[in-house]
Amino acid sequence: MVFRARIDRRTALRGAALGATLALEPAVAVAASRPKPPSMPLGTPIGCAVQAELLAQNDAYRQAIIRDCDMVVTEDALKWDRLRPSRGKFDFTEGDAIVRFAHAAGLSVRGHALVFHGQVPPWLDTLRTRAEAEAEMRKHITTVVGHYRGKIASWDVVNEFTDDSPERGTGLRDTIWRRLIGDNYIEMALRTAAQADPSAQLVLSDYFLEFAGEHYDSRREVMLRTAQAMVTKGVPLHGIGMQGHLYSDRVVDREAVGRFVREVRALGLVVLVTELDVIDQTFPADLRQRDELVAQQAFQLLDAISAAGGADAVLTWGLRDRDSWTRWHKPRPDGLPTRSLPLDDDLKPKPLHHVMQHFRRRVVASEPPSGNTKRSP
Ligand code: 9MR
Repeated sequence: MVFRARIDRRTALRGAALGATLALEPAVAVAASRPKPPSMPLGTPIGCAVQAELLAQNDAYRQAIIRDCDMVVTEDALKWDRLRPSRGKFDFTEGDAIVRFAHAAGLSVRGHALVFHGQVPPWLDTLRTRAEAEAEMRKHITTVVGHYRGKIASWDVVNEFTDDSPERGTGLRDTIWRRLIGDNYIEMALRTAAQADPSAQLVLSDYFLEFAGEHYDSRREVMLRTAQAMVTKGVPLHGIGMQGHLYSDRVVDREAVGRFVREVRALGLVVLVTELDVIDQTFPADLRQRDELVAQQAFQLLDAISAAGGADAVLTWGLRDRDSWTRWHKPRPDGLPTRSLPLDDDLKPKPLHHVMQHFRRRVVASEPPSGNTKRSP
């Protein structure tokens, strides 16, 4: 396999060699049900984003998730527009269905996303004052985290808060929350979430933390600065989410990623990969080649993180290509369907699946970070 040939000697020697892992674990041989065999210890827990509608309709999809995942994350079900189409009402139907499925299958759940500027209902624009915004944000977090107290183990508390021009000013995105409440809305969101469920893992997550270049350096800096400020003030923050939306035309900066992970861990926080996938717009059309290149991109990121101490969890943003947001939002210029995820349209494992399973099993030998750390169960 192309990506196997690219692995350096150090990597090959560390823990289980990827080649051996792949040879021993053709996807068909992966156990279809829990519990996992004791001979395969968990390295990094892995998972994927799920949609309630698909879980309800498709048994093969459900079985693939049970086979391939240790946890799931709510892709759209707990966003403001789904939960709160009108101001006075919370609709937990989809979120509850995902949690029920996951717990019945022995999977843990991540919630996405308590504070996010995307996918919000129009009524949010009617908020006018600081007091009103603060009350609404607190009510939202308290109600949602409270509803899932003890059931959702880990939350994206604030998602995508870095500005698209991160080198400007504080580097924080201009959202309704920041405009009305001020920069401390992040701290407020974390404190409110911790009050609603003191045992939940609380995460700040963002995109474009993986690539080479000044723009990406600035984004990493904003994230580190924010995390550092939270830790200094004793704000309950436990992890940083690198979303991991990788691009075929951008290089993963292994050194910068390693530095970033070490700095996050030095603050006593864990790193999670929260939304991994590969946007394959500029990769060749040939399926075999394309799938190998997709796997290589993801391997570069996960291996760099692993070498710097490892991730607390790695989740892909969906499991099956046909369900990926990239199909609609990042189409290929040649019109061929994108192949961004571990399984193809027919739920057949691709090289990215093997990469995920490799990290699932590989135990990173390193000191666990101390301080604010909270692992998802
Ligand atoms: O996967 C989500 C897709 O179903 C939605 O249509 C889309 C709307 O923008 O959002 C997708 O998820 C996003 C996530 O919530 C935040 N990070 C980027 C993800 C991909 O756009």
